[in-house]
Amino acid sequence: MAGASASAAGAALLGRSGQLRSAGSASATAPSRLRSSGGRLDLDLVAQETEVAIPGGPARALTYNGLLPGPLLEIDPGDAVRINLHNRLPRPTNIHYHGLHIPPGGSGDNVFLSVGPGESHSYAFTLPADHPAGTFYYHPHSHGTVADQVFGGLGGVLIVRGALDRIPAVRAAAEQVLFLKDLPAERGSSPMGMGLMLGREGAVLTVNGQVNPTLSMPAGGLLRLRIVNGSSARFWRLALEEHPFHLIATDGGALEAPVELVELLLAPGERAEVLVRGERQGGRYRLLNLPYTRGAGGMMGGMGMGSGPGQQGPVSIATLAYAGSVAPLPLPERLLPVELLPEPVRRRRFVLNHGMAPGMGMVFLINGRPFDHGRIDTRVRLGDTEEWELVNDGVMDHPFHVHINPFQVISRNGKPEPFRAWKDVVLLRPGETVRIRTRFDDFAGRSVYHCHILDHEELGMMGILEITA
Ligand SMILES: [Cu+2]
Repeated sequence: MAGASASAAGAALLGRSGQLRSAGSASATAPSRLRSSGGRLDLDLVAQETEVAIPGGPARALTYNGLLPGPLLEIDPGDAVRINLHNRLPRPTNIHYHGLHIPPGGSGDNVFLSVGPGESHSYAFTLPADHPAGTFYYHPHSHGTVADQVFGGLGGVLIVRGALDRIPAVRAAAEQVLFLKDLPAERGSSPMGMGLMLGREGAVLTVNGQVNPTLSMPAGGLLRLRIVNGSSARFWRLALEEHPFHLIATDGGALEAPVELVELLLAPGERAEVLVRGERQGGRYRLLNLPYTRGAGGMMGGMGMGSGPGQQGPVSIATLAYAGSVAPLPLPERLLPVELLPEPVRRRRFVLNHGMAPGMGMVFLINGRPFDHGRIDTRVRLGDTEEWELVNDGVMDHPFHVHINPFQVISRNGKPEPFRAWKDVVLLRPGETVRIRTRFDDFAGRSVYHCHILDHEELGMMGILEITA
C-alpha cells in the first residue's frame, strides 16, 4: 500500500512543493537536529498545523516548528533544558518528556499543566548528572487532546548521550534515528466511534516523515538504529530482510549485552536501539513492517484491530542499500550493568479492562475506574521499591506506561524475563499478567500511568500516582 502508491503520490507532490521529491530515492536523513552546548539547550517549539509533503499522506499535519517529526533534541546528563512551547493550535496542549527521569511538577514533566490556544509556556528542568543515555520521546500529553494531537503528527525524538555512546564498538557504528509514525491517507476518512475504541491507525507509514527512505551502510560496517514508535495506536513489528537485529538498548537505556532478534515489536511509546551488521556483500534489503493484530477482534464482530487499513502482508517502510565496504567491525560483547532492584516493600495489582458507562459509552478502566483528574489513585513513598502486578482482563492489547521512573519487567505469565532491561512501556496482551518492579527515586509529586494506545487513555485508561517524601 504505502510503498506501492509512493511514485504516483510523489508525482502529485510536484505542484505543491515545486520540486520533485521521489519517495523511492529519499534518504533517511535524521530529523532536524538541535544539540545542547555549554551545558544548555534552549529552544522554541511552535505547535501548529502546517502543510506537509508526504506521498499519499495528508496535505496538512500537526507539527513542531513546521517539522514532522519535530526537531531531534540531543542533550547530556546535567544539562539545563529550556523549551518555550507556543501553542498555535485551536485546543490546549503541553509537553510530556517520555522516559526522562525529571521532576513531575512545576515546569518539568508536568502533564497537569495546560497551555491554551495562543498561549506559551517555558519548560525548564535540569537533567540529573547520572541520567542514563538513551533514546527518549517528547509529545503532547494534555488529557482530552493527546490522542488527536499525536495522531495528527506531533512528536519528536530526544537523545541523551552518555556511557552507552562511549563503548568503542557502539561508537564505531553509524547512527540513524528512525521515528515511526502512521498518518491518515490523503483521501482517508477519519475514523469515528469504533475507530476511537480500537485506537486510530493511519494507512501511510512514515519513517522520519518519509515514505520508504533509503538507509545506507558499507559492507562490514555497523549501523545503529534508534527506533521510536511515535504512533498513537499502531504497533510496529519490524524485520530487516536477511539481517538480524542486535538489541543494545530498550526504553530506558542500555542492556548488559546485545540480544539477537529476528523481529522487533514496538508498541506506541516504546523505543529500541539495535545494531545491524553489514554482513552481506551488497544489495538492497527491505525493512518490513509485518502485520500485527492488537488482541482478539472477535468482540468487535470480527473487525480486525491493528494491522491498519488494508495491511494484509508485510509493507516495506525503508530500504537498506549497501554502499562501499570497510574492514568488518565487531559487535560489542558487553554493554553496561543493569542494576538489580532490591526486594519490594509493597506489592500492588492493576487490572486493565473496559466496560460500558451510562452516558459515556465504552470506557477503559484501571481497577474498575475510568480516569478522574481529581482523584489520586496510587500513593507511594519516595525512595520505595514496589512491585506491580499488571493484569489485562480485556480482549485488546494495552501497552502500560509509567511516567518519571523506569521499571524492570520481572515476569510475564509467571515466567521470568530472559534478561534485565529498563522499560517505561510494557505490552499486556489479553489475559496476560506482567510483574514490574520500580523505585520512586529523587522526585516527589504527582504523575500518571496509563495505556499508551492514546485513544484508550482518552477513554479512561489512566491513573494518578502521587509520590510523597
Ligand atoms: Cu489500551
